[in-house]
Amino acid sequence: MTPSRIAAAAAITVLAVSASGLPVIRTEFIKVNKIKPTSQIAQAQCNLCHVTNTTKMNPFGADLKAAMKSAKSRKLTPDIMKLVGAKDSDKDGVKNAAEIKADTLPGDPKSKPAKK
Ligand SMILES: [Ca+2]
Repeated sequence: MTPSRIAAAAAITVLAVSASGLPVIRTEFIKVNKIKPTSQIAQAQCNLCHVTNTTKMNPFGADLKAAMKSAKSRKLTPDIMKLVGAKDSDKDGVKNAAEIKADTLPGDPKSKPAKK
């Protein structure tokens, strides 16, 4: 590819990411859930809702997407977060809200709060 073609391809890639709204949703998620930048959840970045390094949704991402779709919302509101928080997306026995509070990954059954 010529340098100008590479630049055009890069610009298209950036547009695709913003159009899909992923970084926006992530920002909203961090705001709604008051996620600290140093937390495991923040460090997981895209992998919080996606299967590691793919565009495929993990069970938590899929539940979040479905809840936003049924609420006909393109934004992640506190109400939608409450609905999704009441679910156990990764079926590890811990509800999403409890995992987010404990800073474990609600879409990964291998990540859950230590038993008391
Ligand atoms: Ca869980």
